[in-house]
Amino acid sequence: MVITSETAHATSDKAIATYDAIIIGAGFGGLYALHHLRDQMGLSVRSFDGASDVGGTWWYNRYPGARVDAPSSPFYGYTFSQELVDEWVWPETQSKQSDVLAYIEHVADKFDLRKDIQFDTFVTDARYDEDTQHWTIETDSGERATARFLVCAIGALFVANKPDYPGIDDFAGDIHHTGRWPHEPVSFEGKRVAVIGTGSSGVQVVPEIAKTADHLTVLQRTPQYALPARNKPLAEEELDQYRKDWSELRASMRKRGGWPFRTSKLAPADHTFDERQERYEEMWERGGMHMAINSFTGVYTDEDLNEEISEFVRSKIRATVNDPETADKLMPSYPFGTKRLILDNGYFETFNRDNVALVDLRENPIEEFTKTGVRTTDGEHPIDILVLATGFDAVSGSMLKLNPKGRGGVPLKEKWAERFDNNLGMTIAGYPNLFMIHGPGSPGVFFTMPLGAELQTAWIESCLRHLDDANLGSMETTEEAEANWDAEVTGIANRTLYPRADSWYMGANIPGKPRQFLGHLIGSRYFDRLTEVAEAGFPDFTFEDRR
Ligand code: NA7
Repeated sequence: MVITSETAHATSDKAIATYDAIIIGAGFGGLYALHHLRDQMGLSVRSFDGASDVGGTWWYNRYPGARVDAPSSPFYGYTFSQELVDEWVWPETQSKQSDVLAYIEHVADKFDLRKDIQFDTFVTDARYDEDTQHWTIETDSGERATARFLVCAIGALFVANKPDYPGIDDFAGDIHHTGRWPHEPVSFEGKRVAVIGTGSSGVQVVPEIAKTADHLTVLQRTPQYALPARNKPLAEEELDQYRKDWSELRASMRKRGGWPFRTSKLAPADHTFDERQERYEEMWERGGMHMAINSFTGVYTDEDLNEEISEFVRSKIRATVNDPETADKLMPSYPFGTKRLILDNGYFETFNRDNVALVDLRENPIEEFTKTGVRTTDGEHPIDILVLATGFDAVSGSMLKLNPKGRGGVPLKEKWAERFDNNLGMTIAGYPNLFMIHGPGSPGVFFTMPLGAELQTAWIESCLRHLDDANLGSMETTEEAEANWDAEVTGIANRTLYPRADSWYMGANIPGKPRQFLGHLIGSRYFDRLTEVAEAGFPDFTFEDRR
């Protein structure tokens, strides 16, 4: 493909490097975008990332116990290169963070991606110039660069949520957020540790810390459902099976919403209570996400079925935790699956250890931190290390942190003050030639993210080709299209039980964040829509001639 290259673009300021496209982010999304735009389309591309190497989320989230929560690791890899699929050996079904990072590093080496990525560089500003139809970015070192297209692959789980408890800054011990974990090993040996947060990160890190800490206090705001991960080594023959059937699997992942499995077609009403319990038991034994995908149809929409599964999981927690009072505190009450489902490697068993205590923050809220610990309404908890597993300002947070200035210099924070308006989860009215990967309103975390990024980047290519074919300078979605998109995304979510939970999917984990469902739940429909929009010549967009 030969899109008119920008290397020859005339700029009045010779000091500013000019590219066809600037990509922010070198995680799964940004790396693929770089490969595709540079190597498949022949564009000049510069990528920036605040981290010191590739990996994005997987570079930052290196806390002990961090693992993939996909049904099996091969589905958490890219799908675009059969050679890559053939040569990579995933060690386990739910591979460790270090193995995922090794995979991403291998991809960067294989496709020689690092040479066009500037690491340790945060993009602090991005502005659209209506006259030149270019974006100019500025970095934390004051450097600037400009490009026709800005691709924001800046992570659905990037902006760490750090609670602002009274006195927390006075705490004299170490504080580590799971999403900003240090690169040097953190020793818990002989230490008194507190963990705040019991989402995926908390549930993964707690059993690991408990193994060596002198004492661990888990500070829990909301008890969670967690399903046994049943992680196991992946045999070479199993990997070969994936490799052999890869193109079929990829098509199936695309069609079925991220994972290549049919969801259960069993209607709960066709089965007796005992038969349903047997099925739940079978799914529990299979582990992973099977309970949600394979038990019965309607897990996310049928209130009675959902409550029955919720109660089944509660009964498993009761059966695992020896102390009934602790078990009571661990009982989740929101509808099963409506917060991110957690895969567990011994979390509930951890509460049977003598060195672990659970504090229910709903009963005994945190009053303050002191130099030496944390005080809840039931007393002092002396600690040496505080681990914040308190999650992220998810999906919209990283775009708001970047806060690009669009037409008329309008900052995104202003546009998104009430709702995260956009079209197709990728484009924003007033922000021409800007594309988001895994933005709000796209399947993002509800789909397999590497494949999602590949499919979204293919759509970006169709946009760029459309512009180039007609010698157009910019494309921009409309506010009307944004309203329609919001109605579609919200409408789908409202037909499910998801809005019932105070989850990060709903933006409900961050004080003051607008309550809005942040993802498109039907990945197959979403990617069909991208294709239709491109084939129809982008009906929901306006264009300007190239200047
Ligand atoms: P999550 O899933 O957002 O979990 C964060 C946890 O921290 C959750 O239990 C929160 O309770 C708790 N939290 C958040 N803020 C506070 C305050 N202020 N006080 C007490 N407790 C708090 O983040 P994770 O990092 O675990 O997982 C994010 C994704 O990463 C995950 O879904 C995977 O896709 C990978 P809450 O439930 O909000 O009451």
